[in-house]
Amino acid sequence: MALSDFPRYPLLFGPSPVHPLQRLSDHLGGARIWAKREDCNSGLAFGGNKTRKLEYLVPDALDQGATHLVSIGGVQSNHTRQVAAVAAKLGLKARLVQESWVDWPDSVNDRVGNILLSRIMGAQVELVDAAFGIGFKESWENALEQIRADGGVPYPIPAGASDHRLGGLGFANWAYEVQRQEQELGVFFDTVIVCSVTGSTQAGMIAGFAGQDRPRRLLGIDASAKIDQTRAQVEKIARNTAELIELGRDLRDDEITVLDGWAGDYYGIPVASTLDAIRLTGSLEGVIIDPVYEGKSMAALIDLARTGEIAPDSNVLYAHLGGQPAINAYSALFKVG
Ligand code: 5PA
Repeated sequence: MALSDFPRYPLLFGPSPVHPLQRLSDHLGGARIWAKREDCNSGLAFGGNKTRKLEYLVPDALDQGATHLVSIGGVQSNHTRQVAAVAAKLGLKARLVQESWVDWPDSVNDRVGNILLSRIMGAQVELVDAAFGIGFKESWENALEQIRADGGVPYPIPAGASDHRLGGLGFANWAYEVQRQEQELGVFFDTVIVCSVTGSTQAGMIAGFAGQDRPRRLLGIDASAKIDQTRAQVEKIARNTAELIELGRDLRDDEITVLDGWAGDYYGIPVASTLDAIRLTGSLEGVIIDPVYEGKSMAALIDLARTGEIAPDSNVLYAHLGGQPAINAYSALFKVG
């Protein structure tokens, strides 16, 4: 089935905005940098990359007669917040398992930002003591079982909506949206930068760009500090998605690039380059990025542009995937300046 034949439930305003980051580009002195803004792609609880992925999962959930959307993430998961918003919009219940993926001792970590928003939207939030991991979790299986036992119909959405048959479609569609926007703007983005953790954002892009005729570099930046796991997951989902949308050929290894070097030692814990990137983007552009994901991919972009690894005549597209609500749980980092 071609991508355009898959049912899609519209949750976004339309194509997400693309705009130049003029002062950041001037500051770095080479490549022209643009941003495509998934952080303002929707009116649902601040949007983000998961809202786009969920456009393709919702028709499946409705077909199955789901009563509950069930998902999992860290305490400050952006993904679970977006699941809560989509459930509210559809008139379904959200059941969210929030694990202690990040050892971050901020006293309001489990009260502000994403988890606060999920509670406001009526989600049932369960805090579980379990470490970071993007695989299938017992706590999530338990939540599914409980809903079934109570006579409900749960629709399981894995971490980041990634390890799901339809998880890559949202960003395969994004890749075609980019192609149309390039035509409108008269620009070609030879390099695309994207943050990767559960993998289906980058994987979808890979499958979507693979169906286009122009060569471009898509650089995934690992923010999980588990590079082998991230690479394996991106590759698996990219190949599955390419097959699902009938690409008609195998993906080449050089189409699947995930770089490490900016995640620091732990998922969810920013390092100096993350904070520098957040301050630089904020102070030069008025654009806010977070310490868990986008701060790490922006740190990579800055380094790659500064070292010339991204050539000075490049046009770079930075995929801004959202995530700002979590910044409220990281206030201690910005107490002074
Ligand atoms: C997330 C993910 P993938 O998980 O699709 O690789 O996307 C990485 C990513 N940027 C990038 C932001 C703002 C994100 O929220 N977030 C997860 C979450 O639980 O919020 C799935 C981990």
